[in-house]
Amino acid sequence: MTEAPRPDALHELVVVANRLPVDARTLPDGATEWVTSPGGLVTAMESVMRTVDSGAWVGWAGSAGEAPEPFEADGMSLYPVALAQEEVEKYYEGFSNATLWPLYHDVIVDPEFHRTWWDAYVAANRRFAKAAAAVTEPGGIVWVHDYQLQLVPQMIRETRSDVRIGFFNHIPFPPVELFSQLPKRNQILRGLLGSDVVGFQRESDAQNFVAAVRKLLGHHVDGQRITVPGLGSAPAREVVAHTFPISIDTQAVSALTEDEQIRARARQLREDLGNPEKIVLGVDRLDYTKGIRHRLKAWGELLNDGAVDPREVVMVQVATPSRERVEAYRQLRDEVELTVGRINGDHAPIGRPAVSYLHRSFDRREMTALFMAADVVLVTALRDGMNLVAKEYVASRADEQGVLVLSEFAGAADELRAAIRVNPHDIDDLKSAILRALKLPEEEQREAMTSLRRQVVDHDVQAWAHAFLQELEQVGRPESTTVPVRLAGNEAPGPDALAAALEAFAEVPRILVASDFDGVLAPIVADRHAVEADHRSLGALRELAEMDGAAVALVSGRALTNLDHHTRMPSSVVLVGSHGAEVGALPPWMHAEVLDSAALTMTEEKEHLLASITRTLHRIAAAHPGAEVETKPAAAVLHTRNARGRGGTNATEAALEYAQTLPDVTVTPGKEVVEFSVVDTSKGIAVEALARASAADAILYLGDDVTDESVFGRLGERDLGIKVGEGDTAAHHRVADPEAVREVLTRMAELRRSA
Ligand code: GDG
Repeated sequence: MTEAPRPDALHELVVVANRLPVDARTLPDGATEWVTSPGGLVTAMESVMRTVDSGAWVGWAGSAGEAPEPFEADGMSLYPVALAQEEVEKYYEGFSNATLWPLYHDVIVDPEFHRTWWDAYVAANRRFAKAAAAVTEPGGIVWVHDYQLQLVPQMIRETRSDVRIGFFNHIPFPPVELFSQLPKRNQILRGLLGSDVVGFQRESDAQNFVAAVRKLLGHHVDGQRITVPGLGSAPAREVVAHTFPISIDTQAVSALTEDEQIRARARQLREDLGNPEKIVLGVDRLDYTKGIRHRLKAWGELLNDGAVDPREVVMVQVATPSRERVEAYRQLRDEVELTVGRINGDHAPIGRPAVSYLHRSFDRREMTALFMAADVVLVTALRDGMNLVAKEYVASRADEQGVLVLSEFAGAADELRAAIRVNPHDIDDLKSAILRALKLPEEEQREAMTSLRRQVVDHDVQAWAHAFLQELEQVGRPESTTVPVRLAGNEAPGPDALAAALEAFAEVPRILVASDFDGVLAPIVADRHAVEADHRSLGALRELAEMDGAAVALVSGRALTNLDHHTRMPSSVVLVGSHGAEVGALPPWMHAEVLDSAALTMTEEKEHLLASITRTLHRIAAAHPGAEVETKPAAAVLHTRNARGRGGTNATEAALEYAQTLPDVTVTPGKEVVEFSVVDTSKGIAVEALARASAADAILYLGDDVTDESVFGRLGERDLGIKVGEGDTAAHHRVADPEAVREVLTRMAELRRSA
């Protein structure tokens, strides 16, 4: 078990989790022995590790300071990652457990945000990623687990684009309204999108994630498939968000229930509790998400009401110590213990508790005996990714007796339909569910338990792990090149289709007409200062802007002042510069409040970053004659159109390589330009915001560049996307050049005028 892996060993499957599946035990002679901690994940991994030539696990060994040397355990190579005491405090107790955990669990307690915690989170994630990247064989698989390591997928991809990367989130993923509170939300999303497959417990978690990616990053989303645009010439990647409800090692639990000693122990437990008629059990980590306070409140009230007789019914609450260095957990412990004390003081018969409270861990055998003895198990989580206790209880009841009361806010509620379902916030509902459970006739218990057991037996943790890896094998073809292409190359549905689409669009009551500038309203020219706009196109847009029910916008990569200079539009036309980072004044009738101005605000930190980017781009441009740097209020742009020979390609490559070192910067490669923006937006995000601000029912968008794909990718059924020129596109229609654009715009003005 302590044999070291070969120093050059590379593995086909590498699991990355915050903790290694072992605990250190100090022997009497002071030496350390490693004992595997037999959790469900370990068992699941043991089963999949058997199907590969070589498996490894990268994780923290559990104590601060230097990490032990890599070693072998149960047919796996274990690679410990070191965490200094300060990192444990900031990365683990801080950002993971006091920021992310409460935020991802419906802010049951207030999340705390500290910038130094974030820095530690990034540094620790980088260390896990580096360790995993170093031991994965070419073309191998890396499976990253849980919220502590959300940046790891992207960090691995930066150096190992040859491997398949999966991520599984064991806890819920919050709705975008809550997720948006997270100061580093976009970095987290980008970290996760380094994966090929992102797995979640419930359908709603996957949906929340996809919605956050769409709303906050502006990526194209089709159901659960997300298209992540590539940098430079790199192709777009497809990421799948999918649901894989985790489970337990059902066979192992069943085997324990056959054990004669454990059966005897279950009988003994009942005797020790004074042979009550019914035992009601709760088993949880002592965590505020588990609803222990709500459960105790309901129990206390049932005793107060006289609905439950403490001489006949006993509640056992196992509350395993957890995260005791985090303040909210210390408070919870105090409150729970105060309440238990009060209930026992008020109701316990002499020599017997009304609530038997156990603040410690028990071994698996003892846990199984408890489940076998319990007539009712209460799972009252306020929010829980899955809740394995619910499944373990069911698996422990080979006798098909016992009742599970299950919160609708636990992931398990999606599968365990035959449980008594409760809303734990509704204390009256909880009380009546408990009473119903206590009175449920044997036959009804059997019926429900049979159905629950079928579910848990058919979907065990081994099946879960295999399903995840199978999905990863299917979608995660390394370097796969799927782009959301509706029209390929120079394919076009033809002028009739476009004419009909324009007529239909003109009928929509409230419209937003938006267009890119260069290459659409003006031909592309080598000297971007000498650009000449098509006056009839601009005229048609001006006319549309004056009409009722129409909003008009020009959306360009140019800086706002530059766009204004070349177009001279009236104030009724909205100008959007720097790929969405600069939004000009809106006409008074628009709802300016929907624009996310916070995301666009420059800070001192962003100013510094921009200055440093500008210096680096100048250095790159100086090395490649003809390349130029443009500066904008929130961005720096490398232009390579006039670079000589291979200089353009080389300068672009140098810029994109540099981009890899800037995780907080939005890098947008376009036609012979690469833009580095320190505010986080895209043309797509800007157009969507303008559509909301103008309450438009449909959008007409014209664009020629890859940066316009962020708009085309978001258009819906009623919208009309027109790609100008050649190239794969997510738009439904195509026209050849700015002259054809002129016809489209004058036609639209004509149709609206006569409507
Ligand atoms: C996270 C998500 C998701 C508890 N006390 C003892 C003990 N336990 C075992 C239980 C169960 C496990 O710990 C707890 O699992 P849960 O699923 O209930 O909850 P979390 O720890 O919050 O786990 C959760 C899970 O990840 C897996 O994806 O289901 O939603 O929050 O197995 O039995 N085990 C032993 N002694 C104890 O005293 N031996």
